[in-house]
Amino acid sequence: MTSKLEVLARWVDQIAATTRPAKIHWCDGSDAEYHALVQQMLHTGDLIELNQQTHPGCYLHRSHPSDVARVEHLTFVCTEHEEDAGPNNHWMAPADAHAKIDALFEGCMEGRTMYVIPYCMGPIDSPLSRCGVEITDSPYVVVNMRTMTRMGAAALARIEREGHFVKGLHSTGELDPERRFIMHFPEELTIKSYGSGYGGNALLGKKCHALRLGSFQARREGWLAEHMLIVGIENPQGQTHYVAAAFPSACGKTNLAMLIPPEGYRKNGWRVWTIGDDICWMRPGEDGRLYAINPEAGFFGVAPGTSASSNPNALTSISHDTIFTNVAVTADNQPWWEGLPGTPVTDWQGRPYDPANGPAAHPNSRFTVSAKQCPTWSSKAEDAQGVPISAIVFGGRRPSLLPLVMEAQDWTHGVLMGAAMGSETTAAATGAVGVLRRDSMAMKPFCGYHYGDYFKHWLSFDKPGAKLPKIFHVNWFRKGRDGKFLWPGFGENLRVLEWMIARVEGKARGVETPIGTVPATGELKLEGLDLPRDTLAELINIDPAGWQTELQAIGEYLDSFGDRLPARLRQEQQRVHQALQMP
Ligand code: GTP
Ligand code: SPV
Ligand code: MN
Repeated sequence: MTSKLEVLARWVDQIAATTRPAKIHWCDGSDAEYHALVQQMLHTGDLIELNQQTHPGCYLHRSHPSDVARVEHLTFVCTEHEEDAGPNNHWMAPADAHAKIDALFEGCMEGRTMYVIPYCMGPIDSPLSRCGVEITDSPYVVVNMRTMTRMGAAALARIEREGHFVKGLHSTGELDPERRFIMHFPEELTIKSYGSGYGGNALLGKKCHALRLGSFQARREGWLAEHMLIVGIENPQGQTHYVAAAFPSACGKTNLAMLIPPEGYRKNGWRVWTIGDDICWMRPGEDGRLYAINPEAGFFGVAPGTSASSNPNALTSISHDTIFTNVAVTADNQPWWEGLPGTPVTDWQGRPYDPANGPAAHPNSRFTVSAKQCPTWSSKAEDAQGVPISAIVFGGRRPSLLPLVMEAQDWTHGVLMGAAMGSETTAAATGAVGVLRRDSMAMKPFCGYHYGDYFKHWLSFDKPGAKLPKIFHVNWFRKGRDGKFLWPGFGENLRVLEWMIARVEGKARGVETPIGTVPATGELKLEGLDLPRDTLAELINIDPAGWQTELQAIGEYLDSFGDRLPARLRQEQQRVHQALQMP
C-alpha cells in the first residue's frame, strides 16, 4: 500500500484490534460483490426475497422493531467546547464520548466480518465532493451504501490522491436501545455509531457525514451542506431553472424532486428533472451564483404514500433492483404499504396482518434505490461543477397560518424565514408525531454546530458580487375546517414553482405584505384544477393577529441562541414584527 493510504491502513488495523473481527473485507463496489452479499443475506435471513417476476432484484429487510428510525436523543455532537455544539444538539465531551462508545465496540465483531467501505459523496471528479470510509459489521449497510454513495475502487483512488477522509465506525451491536449512540466528532472528522442498523443512524455517509460533519466543514470552507432536494424545472422554451428546497424529514422532498407536471403543463412542454431528493451541497461559483451538487447516488425514500398517483417516478424507480426496509408483503410476495392498491397479508414485523396492530408497513418504512433508475434523473446530476440555483425554498407541515407560498424581500429576510421554520414532527425520528417544533432550515437534527453560528454563516453569503437565489417559503399542508388539506399538492405543486420562476425572471408582480410577497390575483395558474375560489383565498390568506403571535414566538426562539445569534437576524425579526403592527 502506498504512503497516503497508510493513514487508512493504520486506522483499519487499530479498529480491528478493538472490534476483533474474524475477517476484514475491503469493499470494491463491484456488481459481483453486491450480488455475493445479497446471496449471503438471503441465507442468513437478513434479506427476504420478494416476488422476482413482478420485482426483479428486489429484497426485503426487517429491522429490529425497536430500531426503525433516527434516534435524536441518542445522537451527539462532541465538540471540544460545549458551546460550539449549540443548544440545537446534544453534547458530550469528546474524551467521555470516545470512552463510552469505545467500550461498546470492544470485541463487538468477534467471529464476524468487518467491512471497510471507501465512498465518495458527490461525483467522483467534483471539487465539491468529499470522501469517507465507513467501517461496519453490517452487510445490509454495505449494500445500502453501495446504492447511496459512489462506493469502492474509484473512491479509494480519490482518497489515495487526497490523503484525507471522514472516518466512520459503525456496529449494529446488540440493538439494545440502552446501548445505542450516534456520536460525531466534527473537529476530528470522525463518526462512531453503535447499536442501530437503521438508515441515518447506520448509513454514515448520509446524515452523519453529508450533513452533520458536512455542515461543520462547509462553514470552515465557505459553502453550505443542507437538507435539501434539488430539482430542475424546464419551461416550454427549453430553459431550466434549478430549485433547492429544505423540508423537514417526511415533509415532501422526494415527492417534489420527482414531480410529474399536471396534464396541461405536460402538453405545453414543461419538464421536471431530478438532481437530488435529500441533501444538497452548494458553494458560490466564479459568477457569484450558488452551484449545487447532490452528494448522494441513490434515494432512501419513505415508502408509505408512494403511489401511482402521488409519485409515479418513484414507483417506476423501485420496480426492480431495490431494497425495501420494514414494508408489508402481499399474498404473492410483492412489497406493500399504505397508499398502494392490493391487500397486505404480512406486516412489517413479519406477523399476519391485523389492523389492530396498526399500519401494515411501518410509517418510516423505506426503499433504497439507485438514482439512475429514476425516469427523470438528470444528466446534470453527474456534473462536476454542479447546477446553478435560481431559488431556495423552505417549507414544513403547518396546519394553519403559513400561506401556500410567499417570497422573502431579500437574503436576510429569507434567512429569517428559514430560521423561523416550524413543522409537525413525523415518523422519520422516534418520538411523538404531529407536534409543532421549530426546525430551522430543516436542519434541527442535522446541523453539526451552534445554530447561532449557522445563521451567521448563512447571512455571510450576502456580499458584494454575490448573485444569490431568491428565497421562498411554501406550505403544502394547510388544513381547512374539515381537517383536510386545502391544497392538492404533489404534481400540482408545479403551479407554485411556476410562480416562483416567474418572480425570478421578473415576470410576476406579486403583492407585498409585511411577511413577504404573495401571488397577486390570477398569478397562480389554476387552469385544469378544481380548486374553489375561496379555498385559494384561504390558502394565501394572511391573518395579522396570528402573525403577531408567530413573530413574538420567533423572537423568543431566536433568543434561545443567546450571544451567538447574529444581531442582524434579531433586527430582521423586529423589523417584520413592527411592519405587522403598522395600520
Ligand atoms: P425524508 O426522506 O425523511 O427526508 O422525507 P422527504 O422530505 O423526502 O418526504 P417525502 O417526499 O418522502 O414525503 C413524505 C410524506 O409526505 C409522504 O407520505 C407523502 O405522501 C407526503 N407528501 C409529499 N408531498 C406532499 C404534498 O405535496 N402534499 C401532501 N398533502 N402530502 C405530501
Ligand atoms: C430523514 O429522516 O430525513 C431521512 C431518513 O432522510 S434517514 O436517512 O434515516 O435520516
Ligand atoms: Mn431526509
